Amino acid sequence: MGIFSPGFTGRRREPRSDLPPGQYLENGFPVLSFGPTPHVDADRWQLTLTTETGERRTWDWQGMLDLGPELVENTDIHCVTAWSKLGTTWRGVPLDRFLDGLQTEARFVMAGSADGYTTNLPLQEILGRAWVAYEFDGAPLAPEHGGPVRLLVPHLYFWKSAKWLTSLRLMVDDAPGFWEQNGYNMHGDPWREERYW
Ligand SMILES: Nc1nc2c(c(=O)[nH]1)N[C@H]1C(S)=C(S)[C@@H](COP(=O)(O)O)O[C@H]1N2
Ligand SMILES: [Mo]
Repeated sequence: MGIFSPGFTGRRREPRSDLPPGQYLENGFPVLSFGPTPHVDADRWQLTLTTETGERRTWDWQGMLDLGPELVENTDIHCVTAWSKLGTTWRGVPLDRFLDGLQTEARFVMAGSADGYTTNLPLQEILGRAWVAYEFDGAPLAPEHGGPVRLLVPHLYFWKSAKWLTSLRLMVDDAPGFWEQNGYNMHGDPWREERYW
């Protein structure tokens, strides 16, 4: 007689306290893009921030570095397609630094990308929890993962972390981005399973 019941293989997905509900642990790094990877040169890359009154700020690569990057260590990311990757390491500039001294009534920001992707985020909530990231695991961010520069908002589902980031548009009222217009949640908290509408 075997000790184990026939159905038990050890590969069952046990609920784990370090994974949000409905997520499984992924050790690789899947690529999820709605289209082909755009080619974005770091030397020609620019990030433009626009306020709700039309005020504009622009940074190039060096301008971004001058804002003061930091290491983002041991951070977990969660994709709505149910994979989670734990303990990732990034380098990037805290989003707050791009907003320093800015006068704004905006409560939301629309991140925009070189491939036409957009995603909306609540501004106050992501301050201190979002980075403009350009390194993953000690190396330049790979093009398929959004290199040279992506947004990193680990506490929300990963579709909110816009790859190939080129614009930040401050908005007084919320508006849906690319996936949010196609059924994804306006907020996207993995711990509350805010996946779809
Ligand atoms: N510009 C852009 N950003 C994007 C996407 C995209 O298609 N275009 N896909 C989103 C989705 S749905 C996810 S899950 C993550 C995937 O990031 P990864 O490919 O680095 O895993 O990027 C997000 N950011
Ligand atoms: Mo996704």
